Amino acid sequence: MRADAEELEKWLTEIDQFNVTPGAGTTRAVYTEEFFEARNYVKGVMQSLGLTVREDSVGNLFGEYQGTDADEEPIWTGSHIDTVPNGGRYDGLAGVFAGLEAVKMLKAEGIRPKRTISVNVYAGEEMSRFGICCIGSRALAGRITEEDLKESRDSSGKSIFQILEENGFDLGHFPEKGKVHASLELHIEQNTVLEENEIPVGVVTGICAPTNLTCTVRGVQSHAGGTSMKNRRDAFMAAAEISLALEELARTSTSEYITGTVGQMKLMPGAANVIPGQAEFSIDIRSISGEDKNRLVGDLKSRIDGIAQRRGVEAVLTLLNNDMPYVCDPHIRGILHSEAEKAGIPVMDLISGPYHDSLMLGDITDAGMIFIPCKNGISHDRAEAISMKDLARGTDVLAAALLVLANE
Ligand code: HGY
Ligand code: MN
Ligand code: MN
Repeated sequence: MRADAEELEKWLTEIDQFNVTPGAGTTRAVYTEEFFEARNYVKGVMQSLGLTVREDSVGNLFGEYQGTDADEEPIWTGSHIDTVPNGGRYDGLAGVFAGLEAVKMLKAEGIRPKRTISVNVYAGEEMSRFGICCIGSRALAGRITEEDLKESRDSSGKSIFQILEENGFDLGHFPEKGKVHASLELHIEQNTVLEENEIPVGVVTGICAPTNLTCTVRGVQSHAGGTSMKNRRDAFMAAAEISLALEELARTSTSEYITGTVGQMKLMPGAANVIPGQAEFSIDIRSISGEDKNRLVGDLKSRIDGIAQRRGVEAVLTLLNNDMPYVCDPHIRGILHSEAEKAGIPVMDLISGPYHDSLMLGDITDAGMIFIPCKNGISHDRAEAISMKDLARGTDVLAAALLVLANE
Protein backbone atom coordinates (compact mmCIF):
# COMPACT_ATOMS: atom_id res chain seq x y z
CA MET A 1 0.00 0.00 0.00
CA ARG A 2 1.76 3.21 -1.16
CA ALA A 3 0.39 6.75 -1.38
CA ASP A 4 0.08 8.34 -4.80
CA ALA A 5 2.22 11.52 -4.63
CA GLU A 6 0.87 12.75 -7.98
CA GLU A 7 -2.74 12.55 -6.83
CA LEU A 8 -1.83 14.41 -3.63
CA GLU A 9 -0.08 17.11 -5.64
CA LYS A 10 -3.05 17.39 -8.01
CA TRP A 11 -5.53 17.92 -5.17
CA LEU A 12 -3.25 20.46 -3.44
CA THR A 13 -2.74 22.38 -6.68
CA GLU A 14 -6.40 22.39 -7.72
CA ILE A 15 -7.73 23.58 -4.38
CA ASP A 16 -5.31 26.50 -4.41
CA GLN A 17 -7.41 28.17 -7.13
CA PHE A 18 -9.82 29.18 -4.34
CA ASN A 19 -7.57 31.93 -3.06
CA VAL A 20 -8.01 35.74 -3.02
CA THR A 21 -4.29 36.56 -3.20
CA PRO A 22 -2.93 34.51 -6.13
CA GLY A 23 0.77 35.22 -6.56
CA ALA A 24 0.99 36.51 -2.98
CA GLY A 25 0.47 33.33 -1.01
CA THR A 26 -2.86 31.73 -0.16
CA THR A 27 -5.61 33.67 1.60
CA ARG A 28 -8.77 31.72 2.38
CA ALA A 29 -10.38 32.86 5.61
CA VAL A 30 -13.08 30.72 7.17
CA TYR A 31 -16.69 31.23 6.00
CA THR A 32 -15.64 33.35 3.01
CA GLU A 33 -16.79 32.60 -0.53
CA GLU A 34 -13.38 31.10 -1.37
CA PHE A 35 -13.59 28.95 1.76
CA PHE A 36 -16.96 27.51 0.74
CA GLU A 37 -15.70 26.96 -2.84
CA ALA A 38 -12.67 25.08 -1.52
CA ARG A 39 -14.93 23.13 0.82
CA ASN A 40 -17.11 22.15 -2.16
CA TYR A 41 -13.99 21.02 -3.97
CA VAL A 42 -13.15 18.68 -1.07
CA LYS A 43 -16.78 17.47 -1.05
CA GLY A 44 -16.34 16.58 -4.74
CA VAL A 45 -13.19 14.58 -4.00
CA MET A 46 -14.96 12.80 -1.13
CA GLN A 47 -17.86 11.89 -3.42
CA SER A 48 -15.48 10.72 -6.18
CA LEU A 49 -13.93 8.37 -3.60
CA GLY A 50 -17.36 7.00 -2.73
CA LEU A 51 -17.33 8.39 0.82
CA THR A 52 -20.52 9.33 2.67
CA VAL A 53 -20.44 13.13 3.01
CA ARG A 54 -21.94 14.81 6.10
CA GLU A 55 -21.70 18.34 7.44
CA ASP A 56 -22.71 20.08 10.66
CA SER A 57 -24.10 23.49 11.55
CA VAL A 58 -20.75 25.24 12.05
CA GLY A 59 -19.42 24.11 8.69
CA ASN A 60 -17.40 21.01 9.61
CA LEU A 61 -17.29 18.45 6.79
CA PHE A 62 -17.09 14.64 7.29
CA GLY A 63 -16.13 12.21 4.49
CA GLU A 64 -16.91 8.76 5.90
CA TYR A 65 -15.44 5.48 4.70
CA GLN A 66 -18.00 3.15 6.27
CA GLY A 67 -16.62 0.34 8.45
CA THR A 68 -18.16 -3.12 8.68
CA ASP A 69 -19.60 -2.38 12.13
CA ALA A 70 -21.61 0.87 12.17
CA ASP A 71 -22.16 0.59 15.93
CA GLU A 72 -18.45 1.00 16.68
CA GLU A 73 -17.12 4.51 17.40
CA PRO A 74 -15.31 5.88 14.29
CA ILE A 75 -11.75 6.97 13.72
CA TRP A 76 -11.28 10.61 12.75
CA THR A 77 -8.54 12.07 10.57
CA GLY A 78 -8.29 15.24 8.44
CA SER A 79 -7.42 18.85 9.30
CA HIS A 80 -8.37 22.35 8.05
CA ILE A 81 -8.55 24.21 4.71
CA ASP A 82 -8.76 27.80 5.95
CA THR A 83 -5.52 29.80 5.91
CA VAL A 84 -3.94 32.89 7.43
CA PRO A 85 -3.72 35.95 5.17
CA ASN A 86 -1.04 35.45 2.45
CA GLY A 87 -0.25 32.08 3.97
CA GLY A 88 0.93 28.80 2.59
CA ARG A 89 -0.87 26.10 0.61
CA TYR A 90 -0.02 23.08 2.79
CA ASP A 91 -0.88 24.17 6.36
CA GLY A 92 -3.96 22.03 7.12
CA LEU A 93 -4.49 20.99 3.51
CA ALA A 94 -1.73 18.38 3.64
CA GLY A 95 -3.67 16.61 6.41
CA VAL A 96 -7.02 16.76 4.62
CA PHE A 97 -5.66 15.22 1.42
CA ALA A 98 -3.41 12.74 3.24
CA GLY A 99 -6.55 11.50 4.99
CA LEU A 100 -8.44 11.20 1.70
CA GLU A 101 -5.50 9.42 0.05
CA ALA A 102 -5.24 7.05 3.02
CA VAL A 103 -8.85 5.88 2.71
CA LYS A 104 -8.41 5.68 -1.07
CA MET A 105 -5.45 3.34 -0.50
CA LEU A 106 -7.47 1.12 1.84
CA LYS A 107 -10.35 0.98 -0.64
CA ALA A 108 -7.96 0.16 -3.51
CA GLU A 109 -6.67 -2.81 -1.48
CA GLY A 110 -10.27 -3.90 -0.86
CA ILE A 111 -9.75 -3.36 2.88
CA ARG A 112 -12.86 -2.41 4.84
CA PRO A 113 -11.96 -2.01 8.53
CA LYS A 114 -14.35 -2.61 11.43
CA ARG A 115 -14.68 1.07 12.35
CA THR A 116 -15.72 3.87 10.02
CA ILE A 117 -12.84 6.20 9.12
CA SER A 118 -14.04 9.79 8.76
CA VAL A 119 -11.84 12.29 6.90
CA ASN A 120 -12.82 15.65 8.36
CA VAL A 121 -12.45 19.28 7.38
CA TYR A 122 -12.66 21.28 10.61
CA ALA A 123 -13.96 24.82 10.04
CA GLY A 124 -11.93 27.82 11.12
CA GLU A 125 -8.71 26.43 12.56
CA GLU A 126 -6.96 29.76 12.04
CA MET A 127 -7.80 32.63 14.43
CA SER A 128 -7.08 35.37 11.88
CA ARG A 129 -10.68 36.30 11.06
CA PHE A 130 -12.47 36.11 14.42
CA GLY A 131 -9.64 36.07 16.98
CA ILE A 132 -10.68 32.62 18.14
CA CYS A 133 -9.09 29.50 16.72
CA CYS A 134 -10.41 26.01 15.97
CA ILE A 135 -14.09 27.00 15.74
CA GLY A 136 -15.18 23.67 14.24
CA SER A 137 -13.11 21.34 16.41
CA ARG A 138 -13.98 23.41 19.51
CA ALA A 139 -17.65 22.86 18.71
CA LEU A 140 -17.08 19.10 18.34
CA ALA A 141 -15.19 19.11 21.64
CA GLY A 142 -17.96 21.05 23.38
CA ARG A 143 -15.58 23.95 24.00
CA ILE A 144 -17.62 26.65 22.28
CA THR A 145 -21.22 27.75 22.77
CA GLU A 146 -23.77 29.48 20.63
CA GLU A 147 -23.12 32.56 22.78
CA ASP A 148 -19.45 32.47 21.80
CA LEU A 149 -20.48 32.35 18.13
CA LYS A 150 -22.65 35.42 18.66
CA GLU A 151 -19.86 37.30 20.43
CA SER A 152 -16.94 36.48 18.11
CA ARG A 153 -16.90 39.13 15.39
CA ASP A 154 -14.66 39.87 12.41
CA SER A 155 -13.31 43.31 11.44
CA SER A 156 -16.62 44.11 9.71
CA GLY A 157 -18.39 43.59 13.04
CA LYS A 158 -20.28 40.51 11.81
CA SER A 159 -20.47 37.58 14.22
CA ILE A 160 -19.76 33.97 13.35
CA PHE A 161 -23.39 33.23 14.16
CA GLN A 162 -24.68 35.84 11.68
CA ILE A 163 -22.35 34.65 8.92
CA LEU A 164 -23.31 31.01 9.41
CA GLU A 165 -27.03 31.93 9.32
CA GLU A 166 -26.49 34.00 6.16
CA ASN A 167 -24.88 30.94 4.55
CA GLY A 168 -27.84 28.74 5.39
CA PHE A 169 -26.44 26.80 8.34
CA ASP A 170 -29.06 25.72 10.83
CA LEU A 171 -27.64 26.67 14.22
CA GLY A 172 -30.70 25.24 15.86
CA HIS A 173 -28.76 21.98 15.69
CA PHE A 174 -25.50 22.90 17.39
CA PRO A 175 -22.93 20.11 16.83
CA GLU A 176 -23.00 17.37 19.44
CA LYS A 177 -19.79 16.37 21.19
CA GLY A 178 -18.10 13.83 18.92
CA LYS A 179 -18.09 10.14 19.98
CA VAL A 180 -14.78 8.97 18.54
CA HIS A 181 -12.53 5.98 19.16
CA ALA A 182 -9.35 7.85 18.14
CA SER A 183 -8.18 10.81 16.08
CA LEU A 184 -5.02 11.02 13.96
CA GLU A 185 -4.06 14.20 12.08
CA LEU A 186 -1.19 14.66 9.63
CA HIS A 187 0.23 18.19 9.48
CA ILE A 188 3.31 20.02 8.22
CA GLU A 189 5.78 20.63 11.05
CA GLN A 190 6.03 24.44 10.70
CA ASN A 191 9.50 24.33 12.30
CA THR A 192 12.91 22.92 11.30
CA VAL A 193 13.42 19.91 13.61
CA LEU A 194 12.65 17.17 11.05
CA GLU A 195 14.58 18.95 8.32
CA GLU A 196 17.64 19.49 10.55
CA ASN A 197 17.59 15.81 11.55
CA GLU A 198 16.84 14.66 7.96
CA ILE A 199 13.89 12.59 9.21
CA PRO A 200 10.81 12.41 6.94
CA VAL A 201 8.15 11.66 9.54
CA GLY A 202 7.57 13.06 13.03
CA VAL A 203 5.51 11.58 15.87
CA VAL A 204 4.09 14.45 17.90
CA THR A 205 4.48 13.98 21.67
CA GLY A 206 2.66 17.13 22.77
CA ILE A 207 0.82 20.10 21.31
CA CYS A 208 1.51 23.55 22.65
CA ALA A 209 -1.60 25.58 23.39
CA PRO A 210 -2.26 29.27 22.73
CA THR A 211 -3.13 31.95 25.19
CA ASN A 212 -4.49 34.85 23.16
CA LEU A 213 -5.04 38.31 24.57
CA THR A 214 -5.53 41.81 23.27
CA CYS A 215 -3.83 44.75 24.94
CA THR A 216 -5.33 48.23 24.57
CA VAL A 217 -3.11 51.14 25.53
CA ARG A 218 -4.67 54.61 25.89
CA GLY A 219 -2.39 57.66 26.07
CA VAL A 220 -2.85 61.23 24.79
CA GLN A 221 -3.26 61.92 21.08
CA SER A 222 -1.36 65.05 20.12
CA HIS A 223 0.75 66.87 17.54
CA ALA A 224 3.88 65.02 16.34
CA GLY A 225 5.80 68.29 15.98
CA GLY A 226 4.29 70.53 18.61
CA THR A 227 4.49 68.11 21.54
CA SER A 228 7.94 68.07 23.12
CA MET A 229 9.27 64.64 24.09
CA LYS A 230 8.92 65.27 27.83
CA ASN A 231 5.17 65.95 27.55
CA ARG A 232 4.18 62.88 25.57
CA ARG A 233 1.94 59.99 26.63
CA ASP A 234 2.53 58.03 23.45
CA ALA A 235 0.31 54.92 23.25
CA PHE A 236 2.45 53.30 20.54
CA MET A 237 5.76 53.70 22.37
CA ALA A 238 4.21 52.14 25.47
CA ALA A 239 2.90 49.29 23.29
CA ALA A 240 6.36 48.87 21.78
CA GLU A 241 7.92 48.61 25.25
CA ILE A 242 5.29 46.06 26.30
CA SER A 243 6.02 44.04 23.13
CA LEU A 244 9.75 44.02 23.90
CA ALA A 245 8.97 42.93 27.46
CA LEU A 246 6.95 40.01 26.05
CA GLU A 247 9.86 39.02 23.80
CA GLU A 248 12.35 39.22 26.69
CA LEU A 249 10.16 37.12 29.00
CA ALA A 250 9.72 34.44 26.33
CA ARG A 251 13.40 34.41 25.38
CA THR A 252 14.58 34.14 29.01
CA SER A 253 11.95 31.63 30.17
CA THR A 254 13.24 28.25 31.44
CA SER A 255 10.31 26.50 29.76
CA GLU A 256 11.02 23.54 27.42
CA TYR A 257 9.16 25.47 24.71
CA ILE A 258 7.48 28.87 24.91
CA THR A 259 6.84 31.67 22.42
CA GLY A 260 5.50 35.23 22.59
CA THR A 261 4.27 37.09 19.50
CA VAL A 262 2.63 40.40 18.63
CA GLY A 263 1.11 39.88 15.19
CA GLN A 264 -1.50 42.61 14.88
CA MET A 265 -1.46 46.25 15.93
CA LYS A 266 -3.95 49.07 15.30
CA LEU A 267 -2.90 52.67 16.03
CA MET A 268 -5.45 55.46 16.45
CA PRO A 269 -5.80 57.82 14.64
CA GLY A 270 -3.07 56.27 12.46
CA ALA A 271 -1.69 59.49 10.92
CA ALA A 272 2.03 60.07 10.40
CA ASN A 273 1.97 63.49 12.10
CA VAL A 274 -0.14 62.50 15.12
CA ILE A 275 1.12 60.85 18.28
CA PRO A 276 -1.13 57.79 18.68
CA GLY A 277 -3.66 58.19 21.46
CA GLN A 278 -4.50 54.49 21.33
CA ALA A 279 -2.72 51.27 20.41
CA GLU A 280 -4.61 47.98 20.32
CA PHE A 281 -2.54 44.85 19.70
CA SER A 282 -2.66 41.06 19.81
CA ILE A 283 -0.59 38.93 22.17
CA ASP A 284 -0.09 35.26 21.31
CA ILE A 285 1.70 33.05 23.85
CA ARG A 286 2.32 29.33 23.33
CA SER A 287 3.90 26.73 25.57
CA ILE A 288 4.04 22.99 26.07
CA SER A 289 3.51 23.75 29.76
CA GLY A 290 0.33 25.43 30.99
CA GLU A 291 2.15 26.42 34.17
CA ASP A 292 4.99 28.16 32.31
CA LYS A 293 2.48 29.97 30.12
CA ASN A 294 0.45 31.20 33.09
CA ARG A 295 3.66 32.32 34.79
CA LEU A 296 4.68 34.32 31.72
CA VAL A 297 1.24 35.98 31.54
CA GLY A 298 1.54 36.92 35.22
CA ASP A 299 5.03 38.37 34.74
CA LEU A 300 3.86 40.26 31.67
CA LYS A 301 0.96 41.77 33.59
CA SER A 302 3.31 43.22 36.21
CA ARG A 303 5.62 44.56 33.50
CA ILE A 304 2.62 46.19 31.80
CA ASP A 305 1.54 47.86 35.05
CA GLY A 306 5.05 49.28 35.55
CA ILE A 307 5.32 50.55 31.96
CA ALA A 308 1.84 52.13 32.06
CA GLN A 309 2.52 53.89 35.32
CA ARG A 310 5.90 55.22 34.24
CA ARG A 311 4.54 56.45 30.91
CA GLY A 312 1.30 57.85 32.27
CA VAL A 313 -0.89 55.70 30.01
CA GLU A 314 -3.68 53.21 30.70
CA ALA A 315 -3.17 49.61 29.57
CA VAL A 316 -6.00 47.05 29.56
CA LEU A 317 -5.33 43.35 28.91
CA THR A 318 -8.29 41.24 27.67
CA LEU A 319 -8.05 37.45 27.67
CA LEU A 320 -9.54 35.82 24.54
CA ASN A 321 -8.64 32.19 25.21
CA ASN A 322 -6.30 30.29 27.47
CA ASP A 323 -6.06 26.73 26.17
CA MET A 324 -4.09 24.03 27.92
CA PRO A 325 -1.45 21.94 26.08
CA TYR A 326 -2.24 18.35 25.09
CA VAL A 327 -0.01 15.32 25.62
CA CYS A 328 -0.58 13.08 22.60
CA ASP A 329 -1.91 9.60 23.28
CA PRO A 330 0.99 7.20 23.99
CA HIS A 331 -0.91 4.22 22.47
CA ILE A 332 -1.29 6.04 19.15
CA ARG A 333 2.34 7.18 19.30
CA GLY A 334 3.38 3.55 19.74
CA ILE A 335 1.33 2.51 16.69
CA LEU A 336 2.93 5.29 14.61
CA HIS A 337 6.43 4.16 15.59
CA SER A 338 5.76 0.50 14.84
CA GLU A 339 3.96 1.13 11.53
CA ALA A 340 6.76 3.47 10.38
CA GLU A 341 9.34 0.86 11.35
CA LYS A 342 7.47 -1.83 9.38
CA ALA A 343 7.46 0.53 6.38
CA GLY A 344 11.18 1.24 6.84
CA ILE A 345 10.48 4.95 7.33
CA PRO A 346 12.68 6.73 9.92
CA VAL A 347 10.69 8.69 12.52
CA MET A 348 11.43 10.85 15.51
CA ASP A 349 9.44 12.32 18.40
CA LEU A 350 8.94 16.07 18.63
CA ILE A 351 6.60 18.62 20.13
CA SER A 352 4.31 20.92 18.17
CA GLY A 353 4.79 24.65 18.80
CA PRO A 354 1.68 25.47 16.75
CA TYR A 355 -1.75 24.40 17.99
CA HIS A 356 -3.93 22.19 15.80
CA ASP A 357 -7.49 20.88 15.75
CA SER A 358 -6.11 17.82 17.54
CA LEU A 359 -5.56 20.04 20.58
CA MET A 360 -9.35 20.39 20.88
CA LEU A 361 -10.13 16.81 19.86
CA GLY A 362 -7.93 15.63 22.73
CA ASP A 363 -10.87 16.63 24.96
CA ILE A 364 -13.15 13.96 23.50
CA THR A 365 -10.83 11.18 22.30
CA ASP A 366 -7.27 9.84 22.19
CA ALA A 367 -5.52 12.08 19.67
CA GLY A 368 -2.24 11.69 17.81
CA MET A 369 -0.41 13.65 15.14
CA ILE A 370 2.04 12.90 12.34
CA PHE A 371 4.36 15.65 11.10
CA ILE A 372 6.11 15.96 7.76
CA PRO A 373 8.94 18.45 7.14
CA CYS A 374 8.36 21.86 5.58
CA LYS A 375 11.23 23.61 3.80
CA ASN A 376 13.30 25.80 6.15
CA GLY A 377 10.48 25.41 8.69
CA ILE A 378 8.63 28.25 6.99
CA SER A 379 4.85 28.35 7.35
CA HIS A 380 2.08 30.97 7.37
CA ASP A 381 3.91 32.43 4.38
CA ARG A 382 3.84 32.04 0.58
CA ALA A 383 7.27 30.35 0.81
CA GLU A 384 5.69 27.39 2.69
CA ALA A 385 6.83 24.29 0.77
CA ILE A 386 6.94 20.51 1.24
CA SER A 387 8.25 17.59 -0.77
CA MET A 388 5.53 15.35 -2.20
CA LYS A 389 7.78 12.40 -1.39
CA ASP A 390 7.64 13.33 2.30
CA LEU A 391 3.86 13.82 2.11
CA ALA A 392 3.49 10.41 0.46
CA ARG A 393 5.61 8.72 3.14
CA GLY A 394 3.69 10.48 5.89
CA THR A 395 0.48 9.29 4.21
CA ASP A 396 1.80 5.71 4.12
CA VAL A 397 2.30 5.83 7.89
CA LEU A 398 -1.09 7.52 8.35
CA ALA A 399 -2.92 4.86 6.31
CA ALA A 400 -1.23 1.99 8.16
CA ALA A 401 -1.93 3.53 11.58
CA LEU A 402 -5.56 4.34 10.71
CA LEU A 403 -6.05 0.70 9.71
CA VAL A 404 -4.69 -0.53 13.05
CA LEU A 405 -6.90 1.90 14.97
CA ALA A 406 -9.96 1.12 12.86
CA ASN A 407 -9.66 -2.59 13.61
CA GLU A 408 -9.18 -2.19 17.36
O1 HGY B 1 -1.36 29.34 14.83
C1 HGY B 1 -1.24 28.11 14.84
O2 HGY B 1 -0.61 27.53 15.69
C2 HGY B 1 -1.89 27.27 13.79
O3 HGY B 1 -1.08 27.21 12.66
N1 HGY B 1 -3.16 27.79 13.44
MN1 MN C 1 -1.79 27.66 10.65
MN1 MN D 1 -2.60 24.30 10.67
